[in-house]
Amino acid sequence: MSTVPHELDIINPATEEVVATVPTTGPAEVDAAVRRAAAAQRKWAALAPGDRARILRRFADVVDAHLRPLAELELLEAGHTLANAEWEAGNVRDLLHYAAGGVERLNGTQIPVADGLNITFQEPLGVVAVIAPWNFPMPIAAWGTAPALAAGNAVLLKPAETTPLTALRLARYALDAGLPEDLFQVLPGEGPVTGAALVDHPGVAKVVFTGSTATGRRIAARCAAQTKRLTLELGGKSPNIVFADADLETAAAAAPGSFLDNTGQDCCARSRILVQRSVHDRFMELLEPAVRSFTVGDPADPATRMGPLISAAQRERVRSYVPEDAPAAIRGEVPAGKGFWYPATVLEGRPEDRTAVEEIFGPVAVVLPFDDEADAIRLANATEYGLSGSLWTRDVGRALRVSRAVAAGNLSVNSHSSVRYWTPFGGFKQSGIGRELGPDALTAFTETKNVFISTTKEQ
Ligand code: TXE
Repeated sequence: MSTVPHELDIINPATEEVVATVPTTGPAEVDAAVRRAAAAQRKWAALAPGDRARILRRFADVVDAHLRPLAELELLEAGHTLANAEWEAGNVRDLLHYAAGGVERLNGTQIPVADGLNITFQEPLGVVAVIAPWNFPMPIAAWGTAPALAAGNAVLLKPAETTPLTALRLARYALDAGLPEDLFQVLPGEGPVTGAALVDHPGVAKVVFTGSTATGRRIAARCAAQTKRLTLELGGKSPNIVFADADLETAAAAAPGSFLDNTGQDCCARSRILVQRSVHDRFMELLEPAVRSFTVGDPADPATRMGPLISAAQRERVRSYVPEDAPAAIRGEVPAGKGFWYPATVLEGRPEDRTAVEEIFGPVAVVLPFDDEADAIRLANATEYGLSGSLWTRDVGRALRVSRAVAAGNLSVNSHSSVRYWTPFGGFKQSGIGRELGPDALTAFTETKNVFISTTKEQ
């Protein structure tokens, strides 16, 4: 890996063809980008809030007018199905609108005091670096970028090495929408070069990082050296807990999507299926046809539910956990020929297995039987992660008891939904620090300043 700017080959994971080459950003260019962003930020922050909101809504409208081209680009660089990629582009649009609405609510407070006036201001931080992963290149970039811009900051976005094309396109749309030059810049490049230069730059006030727990820890240590603000969204190993009193047909029909969507490359993937022992066999009978009906193939085909993995390296990583010829309870089919394919795989496991506690980030789930509610909670909490989880039961009391007892940031009952742009998202334990999305998204990109004005005559 060189610090001298060079080019990244962008590869279509379904065909292994090079579809573009993109220049990387060296440390000197990062420095220049930070300086330009700081100058643009000062002017942006001085605009009336309503003017910032209006420009962000225009950005949302330009994205809305280009959902299909954005989705096609994501299909090309990440192998996402068109339907998923269009949803992701729509998520960017929705988030820009939501953040624009937040601008008008970021008002600070007035707190009564006896001897004067006490007011708080939510001041922008300055220049924010968003370091994005490749698994959801567009939405995750927007989760940091939209609220940071709305709160009056500039954003430098470093996309993952494999997926810079959608990010670069979003930067172009931002300019088309009238966002000031230099306020939102995309800096493609390698993590340890471009990403590290951003993390270490004293002109960057906050880092928003989504990626592996190992890289997140490294970035956190470097941020700590400069008391830099930081949000981390890291890995997961989320449980899907199926109680005997659940609607088993519905739970089994929903399970494949929860660990196969995006080919399992989802930090919220429900990759541990905990099933109450008394219904285990029946659940497996129902799960098998549901997994087999999850069509794998060309991401451009509307019938396709699951595309390839992102890269040869990611496939090797998944194989290092589960070779394709290892014994499995359920194993799907993959297309022959080129492409980073890996079959849908369900293992019957034991809680101590590596596959039952570590994030694989591929279309693999491990089934673990449990005896009772206490056993389910113990197993659900038996990983270092705590991002999300689901539970299936008809008992409302149990749903609430278990939701409160599982140490995770996002739980769903009789559903696998984790992400809504208007509700908070983030992890417990090694799954992260801080929250994105939701009503407090903008505040996370501000410093609270308290100002006291004395009204007493004598000092
Ligand atoms: O992640 P990295 P990788 C998990 C998942 C996956 C594994 C490895 O288990 O199999 O991580 O993926 C940038 N300073 N997740 O290697 O390294 C990098 O360029 C600054 C979970 O791709 O964490 C990219 O933009 N930046 C996850 C981003 O960090 C650095 C999503 C993520 O890369 C850097 C992705 C450095 N020193 C992977 N090193 C999730 N939470 O959804 C790398 N980067």
